[in-house]
Amino acid sequence: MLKSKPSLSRRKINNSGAEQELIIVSNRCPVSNLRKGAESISIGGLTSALHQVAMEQDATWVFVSDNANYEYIKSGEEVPGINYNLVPVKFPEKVYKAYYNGYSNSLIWPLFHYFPDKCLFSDQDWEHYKTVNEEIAKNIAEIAKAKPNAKIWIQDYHLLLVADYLRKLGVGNKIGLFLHIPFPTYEIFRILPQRQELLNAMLCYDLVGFHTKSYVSNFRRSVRRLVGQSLAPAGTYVIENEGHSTHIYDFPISVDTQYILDLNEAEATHKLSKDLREKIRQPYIGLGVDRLDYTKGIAHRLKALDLFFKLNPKYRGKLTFIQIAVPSRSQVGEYDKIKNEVEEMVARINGQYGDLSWQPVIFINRSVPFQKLVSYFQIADFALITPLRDGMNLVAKEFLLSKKPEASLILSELAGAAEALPGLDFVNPYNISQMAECIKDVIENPGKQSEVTLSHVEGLKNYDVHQWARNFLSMLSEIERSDESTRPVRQTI
Ligand code: ADQ
Repeated sequence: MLKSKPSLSRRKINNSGAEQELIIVSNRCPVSNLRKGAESISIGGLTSALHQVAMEQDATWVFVSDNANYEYIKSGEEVPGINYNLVPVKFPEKVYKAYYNGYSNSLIWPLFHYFPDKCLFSDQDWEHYKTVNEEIAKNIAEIAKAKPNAKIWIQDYHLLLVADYLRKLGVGNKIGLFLHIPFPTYEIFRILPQRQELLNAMLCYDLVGFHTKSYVSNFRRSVRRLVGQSLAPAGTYVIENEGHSTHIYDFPISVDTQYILDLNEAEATHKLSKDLREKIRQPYIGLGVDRLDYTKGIAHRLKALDLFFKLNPKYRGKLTFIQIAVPSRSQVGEYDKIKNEVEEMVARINGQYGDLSWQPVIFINRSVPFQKLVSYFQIADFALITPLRDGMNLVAKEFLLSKKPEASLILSELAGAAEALPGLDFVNPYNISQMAECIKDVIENPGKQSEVTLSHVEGLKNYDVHQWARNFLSMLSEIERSDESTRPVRQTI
């Protein structure tokens, strides 16, 4: 067991040079576009970091199949560019929907982002969430039988219960969890009807990683209030409960820095950004890039722009704001609502201020290839990254790596990224007039963030997403399990 937080030095995952065994578990399949005879696969943002980790090790990736790639993978056909095993676990549609659209995205997601009013409380969804977690655990247990030394790394809020099931199945491997979303304050967390079950299950992991120190401390407080007052005093990184130790640390996620810097330098990217810039005749460009999700604060941001144009008529016809929003979770009702709300607001602002030669807001409601995204970053004078709540927010870091030197990042103080990126222009995303003022300030003071940007770019070079993954896995390796014989069966679920 680690008694104090070890230094997170640049260490290779496998110091000995020997391949290590790893089982990665996530809701999503790491690869998409799998088609018979297809030459390429696509691997998105975060998964690309985990994909690289998996490629370097003797790895198996277990995931909840949404059916898209199931037949292909089950056919045993080789997946191009992949040297690890893919294990899809399929569920009847009703179960999958209740687990994914229901419990995961209509309860945990809104609640952990401080939107209790958007939560749907359904006992049936909970039952199916348990079913999926248990079934995933059974699949992992089968694999772990032959790999007792493999580390098991579970990703995110969809699969919080897996370690508890694994322990009940007698799996003694080291198990880690990384939570990609915030862990909320106790007053929010206690709203969850299954708070006790969820927390007890999270204490079955050997290591639980969060993005920020605040989330670690929120977790501690919930453990104190719901599991045992003396278990997690402030400042402790190890929670001992019923003979099992759970280590809890902050591992702020980062981005694939070199990949982004290379794209930023690439001739083809410059060509794209030149073409884009030529299409927009206004002198100033603002940018928003998000998944279309109510947590991202797109509607509040548009209100701030509306106010900005109202208060600053001299900028009408001079500033174009481009909002790129990739569609997301369209089967969850709240996401349809936000799409309509954003579309209406864009139309209203354009109708009110625009004319034949100027559209104040350009709304691009689709996924944009990453290189093109970088070209948008390059032409912006400022980005408004103003989520109402966000675990970290990778776009903020991506923008800092590819923006022009005089451009500014206006960042929500309620994003985890705010803890990781001091010195930028911070706003409260609910404070519309503050955001409107901040837009004016960054336009009128180009270059105000140039020094702080340089230091963040250096920081991101030293600590990229690969380092993030290495840190998590080396800490999981260092932990000595205090209950090697696996935990006694406890009725938590
Ligand atoms: P997300 O909520 O998806 O992630 P974020 O961290 O911003 O949020 O990552 C989004 C990714 O999608 C970025 O890499 C971005 O470039 C890309 N993207 C966004 N819009 C796009 C578009 N229109 N086209 C193409 N790509 C687009 C969750 C948590 C975050 C946490 C991450 C990682 O909610 O808080 O930072 O996981 O842990």
